[in-house]
Amino acid sequence: MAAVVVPLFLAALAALSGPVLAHGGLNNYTVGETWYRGYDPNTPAADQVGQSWMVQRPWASIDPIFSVDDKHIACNDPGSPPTSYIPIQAGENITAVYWYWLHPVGPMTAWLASCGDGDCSAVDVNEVEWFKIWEAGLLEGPNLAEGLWYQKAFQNWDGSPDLWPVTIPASLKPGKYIIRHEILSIHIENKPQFYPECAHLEISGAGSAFPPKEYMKKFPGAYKADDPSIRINVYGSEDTMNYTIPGGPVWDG
Ligand SMILES: *[C@@H]1O[C@H](CO)[C@@H](O)[C@H](O)[C@H]1NC(C)=O
Ligand SMILES: *[C@@H]1O[C@H](CO)[C@@H](O)[C@H](O)[C@H]1NC(C)=O
Ligand SMILES: *[C@@H]1O[C@H](CO)[C@@H](O)[C@H](O)[C@H]1NC(C)=O
Ligand SMILES: [Cu+2]
Repeated sequence: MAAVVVPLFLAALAALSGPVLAHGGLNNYTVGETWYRGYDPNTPAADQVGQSWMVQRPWASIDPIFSVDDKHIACNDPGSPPTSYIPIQAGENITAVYWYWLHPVGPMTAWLASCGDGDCSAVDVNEVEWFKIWEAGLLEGPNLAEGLWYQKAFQNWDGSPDLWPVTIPASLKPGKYIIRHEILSIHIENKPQFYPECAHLEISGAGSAFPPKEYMKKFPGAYKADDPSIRINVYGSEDTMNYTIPGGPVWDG
């Protein structure tokens, strides 16, 4: 979205196949060697939605969500439930696969919500309680605008996809969960962009842990529009490294 696109990025984008405009999104997931196909906004929805292999909630476009109060901040738009679950053991990694990602500034977070005893297709993603299991922000300086963020560090410009591994907490109680990956891009001053995508997980394991109430958030609800980490001008005069990733603490089991 009106990104600061340098020529190197354009060259790399031109080398990719398919209609590529800007932004990006989470297209596939891997667990170990197994690939799970997610939604592709460049393929007709009718060929994907309702298919038996679909594990991801559909996202109609690569465009961001701009408001913390938009109900689609939970699982994007339309975010309707998929048919399948990704099987994974607590303690294993799930890797989110982005075919490309081009924004460089802002934090990334991963969240889980339990679907209780029922099916994840029956839950309201705006009502379930989400807890953060992973986050990464600024990795090195000199400051917010010029420093290296994970969002930039995870990008590959050699034609291979951008891989984002997240560990499912080993002690987590098994069950059906929704995983929510979010990239928050803050490269445009005071105009945050949220890129959330959700998939359904069937988590196995022998654990019994579950995070306490203080970790639980709702989307919308987890973020405030005037949070200094969300409504931010990273090009502001202050030469600072301090950045608090929004959404509260990480629960890692
Ligand atoms: C990964 O995602 C792309 C785009 O959505 C899709 O065309 C492809 O089939 C997926 N790859 C695998 C191995 O599932
Ligand atoms: C598993 O995910 C963690 C958390 O992101 C990461 O540090 C680790 O390198 C990953 N391991 C593998 C084998 O990808
Ligand atoms: C930086 O630190 C100050 C003082 O603790 C705090 O008020 C401010 O919100 C922080 N900024 C960010 C972006 O986290
Ligand atoms: Cu963009």
